[in-house]
Amino acid sequence: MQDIRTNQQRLWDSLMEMGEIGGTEKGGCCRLALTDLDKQGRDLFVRWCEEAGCTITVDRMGNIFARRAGQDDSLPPVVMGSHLDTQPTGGKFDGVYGVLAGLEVIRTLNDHGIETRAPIEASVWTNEEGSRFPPAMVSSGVFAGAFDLEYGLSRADLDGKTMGEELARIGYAGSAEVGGRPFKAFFEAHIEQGPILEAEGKRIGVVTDAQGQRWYEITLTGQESHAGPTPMPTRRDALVGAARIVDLVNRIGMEHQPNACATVGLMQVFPNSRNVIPGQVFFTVDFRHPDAEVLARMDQALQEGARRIVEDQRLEMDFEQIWYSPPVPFDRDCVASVRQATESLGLSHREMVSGAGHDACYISRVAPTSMIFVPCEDGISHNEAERAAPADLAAGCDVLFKAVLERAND
Ligand code: HGY
Ligand code: MN
Ligand code: MN
Repeated sequence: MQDIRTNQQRLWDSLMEMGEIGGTEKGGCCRLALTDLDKQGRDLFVRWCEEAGCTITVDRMGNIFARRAGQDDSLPPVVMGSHLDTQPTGGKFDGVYGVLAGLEVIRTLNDHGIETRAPIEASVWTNEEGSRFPPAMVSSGVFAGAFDLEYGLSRADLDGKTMGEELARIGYAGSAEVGGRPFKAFFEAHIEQGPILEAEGKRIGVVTDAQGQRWYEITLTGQESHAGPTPMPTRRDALVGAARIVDLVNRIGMEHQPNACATVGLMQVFPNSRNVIPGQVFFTVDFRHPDAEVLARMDQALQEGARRIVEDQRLEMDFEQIWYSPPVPFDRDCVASVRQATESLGLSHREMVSGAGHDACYISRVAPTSMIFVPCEDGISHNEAERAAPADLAAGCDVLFKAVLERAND
């Protein structure tokens, strides 16, 4: 058993084939949650898992579980997984790697005719990115009881289409209840999406925690009027207010270094006409920090600062925190399983906190959970240039294989 390794080429080929679905000119992937492309990716994953002898279950949030029977099928499964949905200008590895590494573990067990005591499942979590349907990680959140099913199914995109409608449209509105069943453990393999492993020349990130996040939606309302005759001092320009708050967000991030993150990623200007003073602006704020108290101070600074700017600019403001995901400490035994598997493979490694959110963050509320990171080129992710080396991806998959096998047989 010691010398078994997962199949690097097969994993790479599966990643490249999946990456063709929504593949972009620049070599990235645009496969937004619950689009026809997401359906194609899901169908491909399901076909591959059925070819590997798995039985498929889909729950009411469209989460997919490909199950490989254990000798004692009454035992809770050891589950691996991540997400198949991408950012609009995403890459081929964010999420997809953790899903297909799970499949590769199952394929490797089959190659060697290995039976495990507990069943094993490879999983896909719907809409992890929260790009089309905010918030992020919503389906693993429903599974973990952080949100109720009605909230999850009613999440809507900017066109007003809900997750429930889109799940039904693509044929992934499953019948299985969401959550309420035990996992023996959950492991998520993922690219780091940051620069640390590559900079330190380390192969594996043993992920101990994930940082907290606060997401906001802000609408500023001023007065549309003509860009020519309207005197500057009388204007109520919503975009000037938004610009000042964007600068405030960045200053709050910089004032809470070394670990704070602060981003305005989405903005809609209305009426968005070059010679009309913008009457309304809708935009989002994404705050992150490993320490909940610092994140709360950043929240306070944003609320107070935004209020001052709005008063100064004589605007109205609708300010809503739409999501709070607290910092997550992963299960120490699962972290130890990942560390031991890494050491037994002689792979260089370091402990780290995840800067990104992952489905593992919510699953850790209902099952012993941890993550395995591998480096990505220049630490770039959420970008079509996202790249990871086949050997690093295979190394992470070998760690996953060992950690899962140990847990399924203990
Ligand atoms: O935003 C995140 O951290 C993840 O990519 N959904
Ligand atoms: Mn991801
Ligand atoms: Mn992502």
